Amino acid sequence: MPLNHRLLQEVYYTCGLKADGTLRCWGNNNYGQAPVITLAPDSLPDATLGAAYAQNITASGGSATPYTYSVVSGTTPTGLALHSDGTWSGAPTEIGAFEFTVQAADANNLAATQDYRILVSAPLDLIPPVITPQIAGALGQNGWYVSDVTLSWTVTDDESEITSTSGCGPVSITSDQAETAYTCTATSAGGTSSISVPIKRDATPPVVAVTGVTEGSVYILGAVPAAACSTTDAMSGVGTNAALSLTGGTALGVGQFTATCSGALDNAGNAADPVSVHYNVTFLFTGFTSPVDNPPVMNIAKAGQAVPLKWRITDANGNPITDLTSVTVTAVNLPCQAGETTDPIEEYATGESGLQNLGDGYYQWNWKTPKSYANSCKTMRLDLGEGVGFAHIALFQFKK
Ligand SMILES: [Ca+2]
Ligand SMILES: [Ca+2]
Repeated sequence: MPLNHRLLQEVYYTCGLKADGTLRCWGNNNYGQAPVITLAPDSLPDATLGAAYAQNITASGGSATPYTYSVVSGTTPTGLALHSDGTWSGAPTEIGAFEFTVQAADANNLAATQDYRILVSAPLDLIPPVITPQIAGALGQNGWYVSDVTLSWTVTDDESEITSTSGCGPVSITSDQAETAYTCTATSAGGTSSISVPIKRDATPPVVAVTGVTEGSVYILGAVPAAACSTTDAMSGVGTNAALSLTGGTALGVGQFTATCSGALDNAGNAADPVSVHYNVTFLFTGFTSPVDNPPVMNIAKAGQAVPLKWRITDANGNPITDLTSVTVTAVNLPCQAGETTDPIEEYATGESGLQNLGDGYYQWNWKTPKSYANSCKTMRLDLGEGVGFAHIALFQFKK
């Protein structure tokens, strides 16, 4: 670093010792008689952005102390100040190379200057980037997401530039998946950091089915398959199996039934809708017995008489049903058609009766027909409580 010694006055320079012991100089330094002032240090150390800068500039060789220091040209680092006593204070607020000239003047105003350069650089980065995942989605049970999931990342570094990233882009998860790790890696001068987040999605409720019985089936009492529930779940697995509830039917176990499987949950907390199967259970009805013939035979009867309806019911294994307590008999109009097989009612009962339990599954009901049925045809329906559409019928043509 070259030194620029400059004398304030350049001709006829003279110094004299004053009575108080101080030196006073004046005139021009034509013959090199003035003292040579030297500044130290030769150069100033580099500074770090934001860090306190404690340095001194000193001078020597002057005619009298103290020295007064000042910046006479150039630019000093923003945030740093050179005081008149040669000390620096402050901390740089801007990165860059700053060049300037400092003058030291002694007590007699004899001065010298020196050029300096301070390089202000960013602080050393010892901390790798900070990575923060943001996950948006509805969280269910056991860490499973039960909706679409959006994953994004925030990568920051307060000390230095982030020089590279990997896997830090946004991710949308729109279908069910087992646990999958997503990793964001970022590097700065402070090093490399990496964060992984596991995401698993199950937004699909369990699949529930009623087993054993099937929709719309008709079963004979004693041969009804056992209804049950099956619960499966493809992703998170079954958390709670569906439970069976059976409704419907009569006290004798016939009629329309509904088997419902409900309450199923998977391990993510997804709830399955209830699933129902409807089926019918009937007695084993072996047909009307004499004097009534079964369809398609048309029974020829006298209107106003009581027709004895006789039948037997068992279960599917032939066990008699002996606890039937009520039946319903109705008649609906039937068009009379020629050419059908007919058979007369050979015997009549004496009058209307309620249900007669004859034992061993045999029953009788005396059906008192009104005289107004004369010259009409009817379908007689015997309802044993087996459900709508499961009445037992016989065909009648009434005469006077
Ligand atoms: Ca850092
Ligand atoms: Ca599921």
